[in-house]
Amino acid sequence: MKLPLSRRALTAGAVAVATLMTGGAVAGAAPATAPAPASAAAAAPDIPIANVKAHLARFQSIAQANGGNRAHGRPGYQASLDYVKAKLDAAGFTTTVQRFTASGRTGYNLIADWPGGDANQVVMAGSHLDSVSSGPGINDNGSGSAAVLETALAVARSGHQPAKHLRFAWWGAEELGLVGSRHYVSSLGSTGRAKISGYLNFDMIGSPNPGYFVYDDDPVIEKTFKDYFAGLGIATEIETEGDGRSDHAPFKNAGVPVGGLFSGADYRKTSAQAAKWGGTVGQPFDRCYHSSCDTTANIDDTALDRNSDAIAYAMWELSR
Ligand code: DTR
Ligand code: CA
Ligand code: ZN
Ligand code: ZN
Repeated sequence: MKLPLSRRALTAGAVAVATLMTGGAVAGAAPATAPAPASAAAAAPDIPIANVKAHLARFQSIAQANGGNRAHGRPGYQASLDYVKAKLDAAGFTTTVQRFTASGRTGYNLIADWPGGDANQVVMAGSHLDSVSSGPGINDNGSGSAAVLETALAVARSGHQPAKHLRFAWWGAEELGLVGSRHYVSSLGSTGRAKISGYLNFDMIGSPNPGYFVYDDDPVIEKTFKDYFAGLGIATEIETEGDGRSDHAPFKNAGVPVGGLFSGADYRKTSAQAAKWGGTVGQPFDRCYHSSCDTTANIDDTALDRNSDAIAYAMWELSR
């Protein structure tokens, strides 16, 4: 059972961990204290939208320097993965690059584990890092990739040590049919899959004419996201158009609890949706879906910021 930790208890816990790791007494070790009420437990930090947008700018410059895209099997994908991996390695994550083949080309998943937590209770956040070949894929899916990266970096900055183990993933070849995530789920085996207590997917979370959609899969994960947006006074809708169309599907098919967020693709915003969310009635949520105009100009900063903060909130809440 996970007992929420106050900062004092956390400090004592950290000192206790130092003792365990060093094998000897640590001078000044405070005695273990009773856990504080949940209200004092570590709260998720704000995710700086400027940092998320800086990652998007890098993804765009990578695409511009590599034939205009970040697609599977192309140099732009490799450069995107190298960028994300370097940030995570520098922040203290244990990273793993997983290879697979799709359409005759080598593909790669990037997995980042945050050391600590119960290895039998893994909370995962993931997003596909590849674009289509027709453009840089900044909303689809630089937005999810950048937000998941910045959430991971926020974990490192805060030194957060939740009860459960945190894992982050960037998938290859999603646009070819969820190839990278399918490969990962298959490679886990039944024992590995049973250790994943939840997988959160983020694929298009900064659409320029945004909606606020929550996946209606695992009820606990769904409620976590809905509670977050309710706290902001933002109405949400159930995401139904994407069933089976993104990287949560292989996890769901394997019995892993899944959830996620989505800001909309080529479907058109209704008047009822515009009444609660603003934006343009009758226009697609993302008119540049799978197009060359899916650039850094194709992002709504407010939606990206809110969804990035929701990712952090959910990862902190679900890993206590
Ligand atoms: N992001 C899209 C897949 C996707 C996810 N949800 C929906 C809903 C409606 C259309 C597409 C999608 C992609 O990677 O192509
Ligand atoms: Ca924020
Ligand atoms: Zn796509
Ligand atoms: Zn996508």
